[in-house]
Amino acid sequence: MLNTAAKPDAGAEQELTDGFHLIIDALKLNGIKTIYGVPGIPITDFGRMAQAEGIRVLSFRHEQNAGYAASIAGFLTKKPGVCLTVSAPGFLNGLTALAHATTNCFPMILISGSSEREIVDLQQGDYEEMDQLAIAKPLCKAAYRVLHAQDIGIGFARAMRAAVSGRPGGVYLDLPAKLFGQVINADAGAKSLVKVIDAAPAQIPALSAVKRALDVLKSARRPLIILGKGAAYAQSDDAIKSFIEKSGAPFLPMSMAKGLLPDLHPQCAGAARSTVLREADVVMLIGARLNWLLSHGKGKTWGEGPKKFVQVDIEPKEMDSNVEITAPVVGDIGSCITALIEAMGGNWTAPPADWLNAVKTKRDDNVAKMARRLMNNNSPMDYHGALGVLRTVIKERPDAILVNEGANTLDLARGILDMYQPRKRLDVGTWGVMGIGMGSAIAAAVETGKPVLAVEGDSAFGFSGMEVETICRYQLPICVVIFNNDGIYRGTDVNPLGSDPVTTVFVKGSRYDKMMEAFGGVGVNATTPDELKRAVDAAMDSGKPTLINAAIDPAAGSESGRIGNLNPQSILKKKQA
Ligand SMILES: Cc1ncc(C[n+]2csc(CCOP(=O)(O)OP(=O)(O)O)c2C)c(N)n1
Ligand SMILES: [Mg+2]
Repeated sequence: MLNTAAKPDAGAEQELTDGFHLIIDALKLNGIKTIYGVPGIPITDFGRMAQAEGIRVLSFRHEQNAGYAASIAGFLTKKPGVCLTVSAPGFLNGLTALAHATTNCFPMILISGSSEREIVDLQQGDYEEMDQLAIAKPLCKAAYRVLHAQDIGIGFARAMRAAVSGRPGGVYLDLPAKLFGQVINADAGAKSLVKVIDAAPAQIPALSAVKRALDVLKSARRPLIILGKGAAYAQSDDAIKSFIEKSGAPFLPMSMAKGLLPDLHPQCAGAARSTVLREADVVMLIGARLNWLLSHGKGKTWGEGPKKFVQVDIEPKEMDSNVEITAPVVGDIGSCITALIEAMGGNWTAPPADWLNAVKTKRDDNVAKMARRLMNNNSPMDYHGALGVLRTVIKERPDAILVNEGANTLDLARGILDMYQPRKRLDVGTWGVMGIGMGSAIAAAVETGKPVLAVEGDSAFGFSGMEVETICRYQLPICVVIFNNDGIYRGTDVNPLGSDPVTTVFVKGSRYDKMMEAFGGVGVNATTPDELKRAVDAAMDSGKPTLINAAIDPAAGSESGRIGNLNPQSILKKKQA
């Protein structure tokens, strides 16, 4: 039912509504149940009213974290996650997350209040003056401004469609302060709202493209399938599993595609990554891009032999972005995979046994080597000892959601923590951004109701650490484990001048667990893998907000984790101090 606002003066017949209520009605009409944001002028009352109207409005301590929450809500639900901010500084704080959503193809709408157009455009110095629409444009898929209450419905419809159709991404919606208070006839207002029908229409691939892809795959002697987070986003889990099993090919999940098929699936080549990338002769990408994370599809990682690529993606421009794609299949992933399965027929020939055996041998070797390192009960803990117990925690609770950020903490956890179900691993995404941690954890708990385990480097955690108060305030079932090695990559570096601490090192022996206690949550200091396991089990069983300070040997990590090779080097020798 449409909201009606202030009754008109005595004698007038018509009922009125206003911008505040029309925005709430537009959100509800389109199934938006949650808003992540930070209040302030001009959106404080809007947040209160939306809450009173039954929308869940989660109030954060910093817009960036609210934005990351909205972006991951979009990934998990296939509906745009909504982030609400005030003008200029709040808008800018939300913008990093909007750009992150766009880069990662997560549907998100950043809604920011803004100052008065007349004053902004003449640059007369309004309260929080900024031309927000112009600034947002290059960082998102689409940006719109609504100036008139009767356009709110259309404005939202455009934002929804832009966020979720085709390749999803971030959308900016600029709502000037005056819009909220504008009053119009309630009937006209109700009629102006738009319920978006089929916001992300199926995009069926051409049969010829499907056949071409299968011909290339059939010709392979050493096929490999790579699953990206686009495949996880598609929520076509059964079809993807059937396709991979029918193909018989080894598959490699990218980070956030882990669990689409269990990491312990017999065809999973996760533990033989370098071998399969180097040796495969046909590589099929499903919702994965050939960006830096796959070394752009060329160079040493990909070996010497000739390779053919098949790529399944909703975005035609993705094809040939880095190397030639022999068989592009453009469409939404669900429709593409269904078409591929159908066209495969009933007697698809499995890949040659020597290839499957070679991959299996390599994988089993690597798993056995790793298993020994994961069993250690050293104190201070190293990454392997600590991750060894967390691996068991997840095995025992496969429906829990894992959030993960850091450098060593990220790279080692990605390899060691097996995932069993789709969309259970949320991490730093395409940019390797630090700061997604608490926002992602909060959205995961809110959107799914499942327990969340956030495995955080001590530096990574610092980017969103204040949100532990938010976690306690909403009593969310989140267990944060901080891998505290006293710094970025390592806690052992020194400044040769001996003046200020070196740039990568923090206060030694910090107790992050005390931060959680400050807000009524459970704080634990764990110094051995056994202590860590007990504390995480208790937290996951109780669902109480918990933060565990896991003391990691400050010397255990390596520079930049697994991507130290990306640090620029000069041929000149380092100057000695
Ligand atoms: C927003 C942002 N700022 C800075 C960086 C650079 N960076 C990469 S990893 C990292 C922190 C690594 O330290 P930590 O989280 O403690 O993990 P560790 O390697 O110590 O386990 C930083 C600052 C980044 N990726 N993103
Ligand atoms: Mg660290």
